[in-house]
Amino acid sequence: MRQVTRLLAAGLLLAGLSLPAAAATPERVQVTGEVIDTWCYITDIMFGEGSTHHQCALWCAVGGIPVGVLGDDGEVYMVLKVGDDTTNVANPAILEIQTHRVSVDGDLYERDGIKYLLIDQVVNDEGIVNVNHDDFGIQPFGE
Ligand SMILES: [Cu+2]
Repeated sequence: MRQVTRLLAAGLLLAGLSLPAAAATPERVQVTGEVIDTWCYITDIMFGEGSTHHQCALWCAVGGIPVGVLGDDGEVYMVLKVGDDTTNVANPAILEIQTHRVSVDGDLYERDGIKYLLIDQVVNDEGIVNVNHDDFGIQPFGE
């Protein structure tokens, strides 16, 4: 009987632990915006966006800095996954679209104010359209 009680307690504990996961049901979304290097974007260094920042954004992504999509809605979506890739850090698929204006389909998870995006498919890739290097030079080299 004592063993049954322990099993029941363990089961309740596991059920309790699984509650947050059940609460995080993804929403199917399409997001359009610029792929950004979140570190430089949030710290506001090296301009953080556009063609000015492309070189730095590649290096940051290769180095494992999280990549995001700055949506047209002004929200930043942190990209955790692209397609079927099992690599979620320094993913070559991300490097292909870094700094590009894209539309992506994927699953959106929101927790504690952060939007996480698991991209299924890049449905439109316009390339780099935020051409601002004439104003700031290519960072981190500058003019
Ligand atoms: Cu950067």
